[in-house]
Amino acid sequence: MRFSHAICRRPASSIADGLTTADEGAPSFERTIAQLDAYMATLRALGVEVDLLEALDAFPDAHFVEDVAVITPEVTVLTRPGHPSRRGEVDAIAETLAAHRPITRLEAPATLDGGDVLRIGSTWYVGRSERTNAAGFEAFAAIVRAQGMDCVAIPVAAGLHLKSSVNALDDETVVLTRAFVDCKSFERYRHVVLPEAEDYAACALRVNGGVILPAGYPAARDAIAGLGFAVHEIDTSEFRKMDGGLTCLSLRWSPA
Ligand code: CIR
Repeated sequence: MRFSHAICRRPASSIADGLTTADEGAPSFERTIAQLDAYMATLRALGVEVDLLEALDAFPDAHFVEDVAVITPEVTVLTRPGHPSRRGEVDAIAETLAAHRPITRLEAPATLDGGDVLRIGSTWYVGRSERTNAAGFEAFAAIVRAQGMDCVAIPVAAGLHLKSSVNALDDETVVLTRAFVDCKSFERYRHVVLPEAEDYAACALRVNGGVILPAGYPAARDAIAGLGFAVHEIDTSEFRKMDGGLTCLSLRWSPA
């Protein structure tokens, strides 16, 4: 799975008004901008062409673009985010995404956040979380099954999204928190299990053979580098304050 393109969105000056469960203080706007710049530079260094959309001041979580769409091989699925405060972000990105794939849109009562959607090879794993409901899973599953791919629901009891706790490093390897170690659906993959103090590093992002990791998680870095992956560390302190990780900061795809 290679990505040639990505979209990010410039953080709004209202970022501190976004949703969060973290108790780490308010994010600095300047540091948030600098951290997104470093993220985009890393994507570019890994061979990805990155477009930056304008900030949306009315939507303080809008730079977490991953949640409002899922790009599948044949169509882009515009989601219906689980939290009502984020639903207006979808219209703001629809036209941009329509340039790359036909669009289909999830409708009420479905809710689904892209942060709950993990693709590994031809299988899609969809977290059933506080943000993604059963109708959201069923609607998304129908779309990817129609393309000949599998879709599996994964209960998410802890963490915001499935990808807060599990991500693929390649099509054979997952990095995951201890809460997901016994999840049968991931049994067939090689596991990198994070120590509890480094749960946040589960937001690892695979890009074209490299792995982008949050800085400050040495056990995760050493384990992943030890498997031969080229690791790129980025400071994500300001995103973490707002429950954000690495996957959520971009939408990634290759031309259909
Ligand atoms: C939210 O709670 O919706 C945002 N503050 C964070 C979203 C992070 N998204 C992601 O990990 N996919």
